[in-house]
Amino acid sequence: AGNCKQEMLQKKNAVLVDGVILNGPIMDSKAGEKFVEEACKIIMEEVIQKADDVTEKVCEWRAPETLKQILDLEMRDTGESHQKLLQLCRDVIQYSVKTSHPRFFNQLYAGIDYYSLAARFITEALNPSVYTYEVSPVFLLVEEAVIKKMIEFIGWEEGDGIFNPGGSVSNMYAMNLARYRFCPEIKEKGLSGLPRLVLFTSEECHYSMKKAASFLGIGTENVYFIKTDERGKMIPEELEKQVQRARKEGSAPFLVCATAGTTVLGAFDPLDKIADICEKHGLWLHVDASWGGSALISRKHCRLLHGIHRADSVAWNPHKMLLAGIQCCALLVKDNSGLLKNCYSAKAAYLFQQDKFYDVSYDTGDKSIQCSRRPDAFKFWLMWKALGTTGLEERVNRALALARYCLTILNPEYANICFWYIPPSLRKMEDGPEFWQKLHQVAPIIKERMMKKGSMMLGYQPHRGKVNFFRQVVISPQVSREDMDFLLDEIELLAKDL
Ligand code: ABU
Repeated sequence: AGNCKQEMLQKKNAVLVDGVILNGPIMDSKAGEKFVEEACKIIMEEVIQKADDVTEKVCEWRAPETLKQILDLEMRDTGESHQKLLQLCRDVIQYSVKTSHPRFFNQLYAGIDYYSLAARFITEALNPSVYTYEVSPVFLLVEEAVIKKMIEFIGWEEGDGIFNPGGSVSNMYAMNLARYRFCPEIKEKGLSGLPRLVLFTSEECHYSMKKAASFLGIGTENVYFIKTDERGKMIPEELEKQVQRARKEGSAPFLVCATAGTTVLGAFDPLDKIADICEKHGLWLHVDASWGGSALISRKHCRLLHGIHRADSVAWNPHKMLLAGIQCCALLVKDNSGLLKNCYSAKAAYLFQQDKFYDVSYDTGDKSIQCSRRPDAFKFWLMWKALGTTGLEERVNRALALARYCLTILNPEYANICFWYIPPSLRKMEDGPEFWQKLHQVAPIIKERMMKKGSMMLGYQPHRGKVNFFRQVVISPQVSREDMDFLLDEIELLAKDL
């Protein structure tokens, strides 16, 4: 860089402002291209080609202090060499969890889809922001096409929607939208003068409902949690009772959030019966189908969401069961009269000029609470184009068939396999508080051992009075029956001394 500066200064036309030479670019594109090419080669060899290799580790566990040293996290005054940077890329890959590994069963996402991955490479390289047609013509049209198709699967004749960062955000959007329909003046006047608003959701709902209520100024005490049955489904009669209770208290019920695919048990609320209650009381029905929405693609399993067409809004995350890549989440709204835009728009004149030379209805960014927004619909679109609806359907059917391959405490309704492992020392113990207290300690020990060995990953949790149990989530098309058998054998092996 020093030599370049000297050469530049010697040239007659060198222009300096505040001591900075302005001639020519300051970036070495050739070196940059070479770096990207070599980094891509590492990604190909270390991530993509190893994605379905069960002889590889799922994770290379290191304690935080050790990992900090390995990674050399310090950012210095001068940049690192090309080779050092490539080594850093290798290190990052080595010590990251391989979520595409067939034995990664830890979260509500897993596996690799090559088409959505290629789509992500394209969007990362193009770096668009999806707010106006002028900067994102292709991605805005793609988003419109994907939303239209998702709406068809929900069963609405028309609708609207927006992709956003996560199911939690979709739920927050829906809560705010329901409140806006209930009292549109809130947008200008704010919260003062509102009655005590109350919403209803099941005790198995996602924790984002509480967060949204707190963030939006509704208050977590005004979220009424409705009892569920033994499978984790909302009991409609309990909902009816709670709506009546809220009315008697003089508060203003405005929203019911049903869950299609609960986080831990994978349960589906009875949407038709809940929709009857919402209709009777004039309540907005939101369905959090972030996890379970993808069952709509399967002719065999779409009955799980029977009645979803009666919802006012739906959250659906194709990044979970369908492998569209994090994050790919849509909030879909039945209203097509502009409710979404009216609720969220701020009409920034510098971005959404109304006198542009093209149809400004394609500048859909003002429907969003974000300004900059990623083109998340594109990865879902390219994958859908590649696999077709039947390919997506096959994925859902296969994941659910694999889940049913294991007999569990609760025969899984979706792809969540929940089970206790009873180790040898507890097998002859009498049922009682001591048994449950000891069983509670088993899953964390096995989890630690599997992580340190790197052989597989699945989650555990205590849940609604039940001591720690495992939750294995089956998603990836790379998972085979052999992996399911391996998991059980591996637990047995890891826990043989317990
Ligand atoms: N809503 C994200 C759920 C995370 C998980 O349980 O895997």
